[in-house]
Amino acid sequence: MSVFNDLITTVSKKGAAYVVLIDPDRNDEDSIQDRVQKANISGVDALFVGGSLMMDSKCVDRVKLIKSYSNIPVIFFPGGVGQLNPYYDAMLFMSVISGRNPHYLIGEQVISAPLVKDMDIETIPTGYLLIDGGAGSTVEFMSGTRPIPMDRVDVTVAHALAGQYLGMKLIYLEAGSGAKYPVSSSLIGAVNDMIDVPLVVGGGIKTPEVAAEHVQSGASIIVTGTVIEDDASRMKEFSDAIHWRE
Ligand code: 1GP
Repeated sequence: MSVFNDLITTVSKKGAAYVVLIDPDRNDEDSIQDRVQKANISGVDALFVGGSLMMDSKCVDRVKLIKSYSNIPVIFFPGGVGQLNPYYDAMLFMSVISGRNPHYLIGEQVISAPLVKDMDIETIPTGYLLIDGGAGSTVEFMSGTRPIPMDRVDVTVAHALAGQYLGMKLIYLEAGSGAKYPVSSSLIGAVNDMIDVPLVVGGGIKTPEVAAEHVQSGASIIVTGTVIEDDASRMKEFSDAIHWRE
C-alpha cells in the first residue's frame, strides 16, 4: 500500500491524521532520536521532514537518521530541491499555487522530477496555499510570494478548487511555521465545503484544542512543528485530540 493510501485510510478510521514536522535544520542527532522515538509511541501517523532554509550541510545525514529511528512514514516536505535524498518514503510533490512565482509553481518541480524518478520516491501531488498567519513567514521570503490574507475566503476557496481541478491529491493550508494566528476554523470550513480532496492544515497550531477544532471544521491532516520542537512530550495530547474517532 502506498504512503498516501495509508494516510487516507488513517483519516477514515481515526477521523483525521496527525503529522509532526521535523526540520533537519532545527535538530541535532540527540533531539532527532528523542523526537522520532517519541513520535513512534505517541500515535503520530507520519513525519514531514523539511524546512525553508538549511544553515549547514548536514541535512542528508539527519534525514538518514530520522529514517533509521522511525517506525512511521517519513515524508519529504520540500523547502527546495537541494533537500532531496533517497531516505524518504514519499514526498509532497508541491506547487505553491497561492503564489505567482513560476519557480515555485513549476520550476523546482521540473528540476526535481528526474531525481525523484531515479530515487523512486512516491509522489503526492499537493497544492500548497500560503495564508497570512501574521508573522512574516520564512516561506513567504523564500518563495517570493504573497500570502493570501486570512479573511479572503473567496480567494482561498478559488485557489483550492483550482488545485483540485489540476489534479492535486491534497490541498495544504499553511499559515507558516511559528505563525501568530493559525488558519482560522471558518476558513478551513469554507474550503472544506467547496473541495473534495483532503485538507492539510499547519502553521501556528499551539494547542490540542485548536487542532481538534480544525479537524471538526474539516481538516483531514494536522501538522505541528514548533510546539513539538519546544516540548516533544506533547505529541500524545495532540494525537488524542486529533484522532476523535478512536
Ligand atoms: C507546517 O509550517 C507548519 O505546516 C509548521 O508550523 O512550526 O508553527 O507548527 P509550526
